[in-house]
Amino acid sequence: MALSLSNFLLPLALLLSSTARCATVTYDFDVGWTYANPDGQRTRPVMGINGQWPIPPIVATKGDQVIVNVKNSLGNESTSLHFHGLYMNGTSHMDGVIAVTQCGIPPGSSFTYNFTVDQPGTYWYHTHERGQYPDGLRGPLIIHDPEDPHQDLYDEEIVLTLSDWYHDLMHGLLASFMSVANPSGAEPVPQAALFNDTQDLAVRVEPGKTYLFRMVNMGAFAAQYVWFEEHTMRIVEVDGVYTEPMEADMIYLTAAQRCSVLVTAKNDTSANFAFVGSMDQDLFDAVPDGLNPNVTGWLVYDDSKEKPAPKLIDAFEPFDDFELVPYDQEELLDRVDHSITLDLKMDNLADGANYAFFNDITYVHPKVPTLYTVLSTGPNATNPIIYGENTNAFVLAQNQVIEIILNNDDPGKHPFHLHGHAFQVITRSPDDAGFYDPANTPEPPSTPMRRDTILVRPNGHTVLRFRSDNPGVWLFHCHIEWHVASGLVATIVESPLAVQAQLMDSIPSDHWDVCAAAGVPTQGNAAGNVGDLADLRGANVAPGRIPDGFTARGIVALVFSCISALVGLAVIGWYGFKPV
Ligand SMILES: *[C@@H]1O[C@H](CO)[C@@H](O)[C@H](O)[C@H]1NC(C)=O
Ligand SMILES: *[C@@H]1O[C@H](CO)[C@@H](O)[C@H](O)[C@H]1NC(C)=O
Ligand SMILES: *[C@@H]1O[C@H](CO)[C@@H](O)[C@H](O)[C@H]1NC(C)=O
Ligand SMILES: *[C@@H]1O[C@H](CO)[C@@H](O)[C@H](O)[C@H]1NC(C)=O
Ligand SMILES: *[C@@H]1O[C@H](CO)[C@@H](O)[C@H](O)[C@H]1NC(C)=O
Ligand SMILES: *[C@@H]1O[C@H](CO)[C@@H](O)[C@H](O)[C@H]1NC(C)=O
Ligand SMILES: *[C@@H]1O[C@H](CO)[C@@H](O)[C@H](O)[C@H]1NC(C)=O
Ligand SMILES: [Cu+2]
Repeated sequence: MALSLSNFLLPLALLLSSTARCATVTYDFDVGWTYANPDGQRTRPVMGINGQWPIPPIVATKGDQVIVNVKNSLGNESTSLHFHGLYMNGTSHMDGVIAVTQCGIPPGSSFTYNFTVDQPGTYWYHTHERGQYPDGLRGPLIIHDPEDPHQDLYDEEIVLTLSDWYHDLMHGLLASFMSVANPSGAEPVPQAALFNDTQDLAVRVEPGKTYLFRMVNMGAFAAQYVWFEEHTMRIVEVDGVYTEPMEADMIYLTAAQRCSVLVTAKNDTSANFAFVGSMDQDLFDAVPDGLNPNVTGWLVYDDSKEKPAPKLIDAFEPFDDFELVPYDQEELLDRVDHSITLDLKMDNLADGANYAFFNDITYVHPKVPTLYTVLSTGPNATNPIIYGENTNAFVLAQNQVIEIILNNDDPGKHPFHLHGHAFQVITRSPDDAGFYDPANTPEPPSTPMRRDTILVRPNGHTVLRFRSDNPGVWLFHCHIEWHVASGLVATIVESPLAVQAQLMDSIPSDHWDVCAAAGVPTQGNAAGNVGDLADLRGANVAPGRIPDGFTARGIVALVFSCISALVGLAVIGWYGFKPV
């Protein structure tokens, strides 16, 4: 009897648990222009979804299948969606990066993203068309966890996005940023900071309750300092990685980073309290007069009481995320199989604009999306040459410990993001420490912090490690959108033969359809050559180098004087031909 009962119950339990894990969450997203005025200073066109902006959050549970049907109704721009922080294990073709894992979805076309989520936590999604997401096509992505180790510590969760905000559209801003008229590469400074795509956000809280604030910085450029007046935060998750709870009075969240904190409400409702986001103005070359770098929200205990102005603080002293310990205590990857060094610098090229380089190479997207080069080149896919010089391609073998040494030969702060992985942070230098020198570096932590986006400090370095256990094509790039445009991008081609085995026959037809609609080739090397894969003639390349003997300043002056001479000629011509 007992035997037959368990024979009956066990399969039922398995059936129930497997159906519970296999929920399908479907979103139909019609991407189009709408209008918004989130900072109350200017109404501007924004990229919305189904006529709405802010765009909706994507919410699922660990184990779910997520389907996102995208229709591009923008009319005048191609687009895509990238799901930031999701490993896309076995579905690299769903990573959403134009010219890397797919072609842009041209206006009028549709495209379906289809993937499973096996990782809980706080993520976000955004278009990965060049320079596009600051126009508004970015939102939070939350994966709930039935087995969240911290679930007994809080009562409710609250999603809180942060962002910088521009009054002008990216199309025009990018043109003036990447221009001979901006030889120093000064990035456009945002006009405002936002919480949840607005300002003066009221968050109603109940006395005694503990809230999990899932913070996401969806900004284009600015990192923000964040603090809650008279409330301590306990950090429990960064970038989808649970951490041992650690107290912090202030955190620093770069563009693309996430941080979940527990905040316990006071026991009485006698006052409301401000919380503040403050953009890191060190990032701005020049701070425009009248810029308010701050955005304020309130923990509202009592609607009838005043919402006090935030108190000014003297110094920004944020928690150092390097101190964090992952909840799973994953040990240091201490035997490195393959080390990659990336030296970062900024410089001018012959067109006079300012570019960003890894190892003297600025990223220029290939003619054939890199994933399709992997799929169409057989055994030659392991040869980095075929991906073209300007993709900065590194081919990784499977299941090795990979190290990235990042040397920042630039006085700016940069938040680096790796697709397809979270990495251990082995070391991060203070400002001005120069290049990495293992002989002169503290012992790494035994259980290093892991995340998918890390700040490297001015003229400093950081060292990251991960295991190459996720075949695919993954970008490694600065998440300041201006620096993506100026080329601060490398391509990681991870286990290309395993990618072929996984995906050769399973790329859905809409991938090829959008390429055909956009006229983009899908076979061969970076130049689209199929006969001789070592022949990269015709590949996309960067503007030439400034000739020896010319300084950057000199060439810029030269280009400028040519332009003014041409303008002068045009003016003479115009007057000359003007009928009298
Ligand atoms: C695209 O269309 C939007 C909405 O009409 C408009 O504001 C924007 O300037 C257009 N962009 C370009 C590059 O023409
Ligand atoms: C999503 O992918 C799964 C697994 O490959 C497949 O079974 C399913 O049909 C796909 N769904 C859609 C809507 O494409
Ligand atoms: C912020 O926006 C998200 C959706 O993006 C919403 O779920 C959340 O409730 C909002 N938070 C607050 C405090 O209003
Ligand atoms: C609120 O009251 C509870 C029970 O008396 C106490 O344990 C807790 O420390 C108090 N919380 C605060 C923030 O004062
Ligand atoms: C923004 O907040 C910082 C920190 O409190 C303060 O120093 C600064 O004066 C504030 N700026 C404005 C414009 O309110
Ligand atoms: C990807 O899946 C493989 C096989 O299940 C697993 O061994 C590996 O750890 C996964 N990688 C990541 C980054 O999730
Ligand atoms: C692939 O690589 C092999 C070995 O280097 C070479 O002989 C062959 O010509 C390459 N194939 C193509 C299509 O370029
Ligand atoms: Cu950068």
